[in-house]
Amino acid sequence: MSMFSKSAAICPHCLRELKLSGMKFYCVPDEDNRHEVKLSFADKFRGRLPVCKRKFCRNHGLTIREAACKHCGEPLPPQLLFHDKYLSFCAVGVSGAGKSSYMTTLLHELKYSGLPWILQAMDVDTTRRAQLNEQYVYEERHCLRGTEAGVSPKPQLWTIMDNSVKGEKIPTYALTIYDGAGEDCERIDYTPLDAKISRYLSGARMLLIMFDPLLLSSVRVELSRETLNSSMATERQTSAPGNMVNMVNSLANYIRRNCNILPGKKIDRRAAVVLTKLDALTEMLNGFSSGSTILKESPHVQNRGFVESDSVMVDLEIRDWLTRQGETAFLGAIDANFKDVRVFGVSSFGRPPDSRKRLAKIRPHRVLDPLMWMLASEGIIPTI
Ligand SMILES: Nc1nc2c(ncn2[C@@H]2O[C@H](COP(=O)(O)OP(=O)(O)OP(=O)(O)O)[C@@H](O)[C@H]2O)c(=O)[nH]1
Ligand SMILES: [Mg+2]
Ligand SMILES: [Zn+2]
Ligand SMILES: [Zn+2]
Repeated sequence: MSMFSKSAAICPHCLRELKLSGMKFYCVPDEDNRHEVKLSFADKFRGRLPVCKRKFCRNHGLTIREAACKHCGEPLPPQLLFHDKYLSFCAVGVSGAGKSSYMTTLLHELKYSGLPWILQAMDVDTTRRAQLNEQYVYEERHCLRGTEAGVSPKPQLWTIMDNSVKGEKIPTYALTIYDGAGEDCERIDYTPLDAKISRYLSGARMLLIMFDPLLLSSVRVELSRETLNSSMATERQTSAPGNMVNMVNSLANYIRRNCNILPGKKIDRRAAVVLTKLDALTEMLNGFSSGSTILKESPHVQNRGFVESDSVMVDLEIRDWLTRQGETAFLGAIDANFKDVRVFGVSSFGRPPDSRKRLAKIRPHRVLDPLMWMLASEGIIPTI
């Protein structure tokens, strides 16, 4: 019997909540033929997939796994029907903050870090995009190009199978990642956004708010011209740090409006604030001291759980560092708007690109930390 998963799924294409009855099923006996198969009352009641009952159909008696969303008509990957938990996160940040580079190294680390998980793409688009980015960064050693603004990029759909759990049924999680263009995030509150982008933002389980420290003037005066040029998306990145504060406020207003949350009330959603490009800050005299926790190897993966004390320390160190830079407005804006905030620091590449934007061997630093925080909060990994 095929049991439909218990936690509500969300259509990865239109992001509307998906119940078994919100799906259409098709039997496809061969390339030229397909017919709809309706759910019986018992199917709905028991939460199971329908069976083809058409006489003479070669699939007669078989369980039907070909499904489409009733709302938008887009095909649904069958894995979505069997997941145990649905996780979604959304990266926001001004243009050039390092979102796409981060997602690329995050996925790579998830695959190769030694975690007992099997990561699989659910659809062809996700596979293709991940392969392209991975090839670009890990093999050709180039910085990625900026993400196209104004169009709604497809979310990346992944399945994580947890192999650490013994038994017949392997827990499976659906992971949706949305990495849009910084330009769209910057003007989120002012221009009518693509309806789909807006649903991603209001529907995400966790928001990843990427903060680029190289936008801070106190940082810029201390860094060499080379590091600055190589670590910024020169063609687009002109945003002043003030934009980050505006972005946070307008993002929050936007989510409030879309989710019917009263103005002034904190948003009940996890927000991971991620300081990117940490490698570039090691040049700074006024940077993190050499014994800081944030510069140490992340302990979470090795401990097979989320080490709360380490994360709390990193959060404190970055807040302290930002305060020393005179940058309290950004964190102030985040704390005022979101209920559950944790600050992280990452380096996707491990060191700045060279003057031609070529990368050395990629050595990501702490890129899994925000994801581990989310997994711990969902009870998927232990908090220790
Ligand atoms: N030093 C350093 N530079 C980085 C790192 N990650 C990204 N960068 C620099 O930041 C630039 C922009 O990175 P992207 O990942 O494309 O940024 P994005 O946020 O996706 O930008 P948009 O798609 O335009 O919104 C890259 O071209 C690099 O120069 C990092 O870990 N270290
Ligand atoms: Mg991008
Ligand atoms: Zn849909
Ligand atoms: Zn049939």
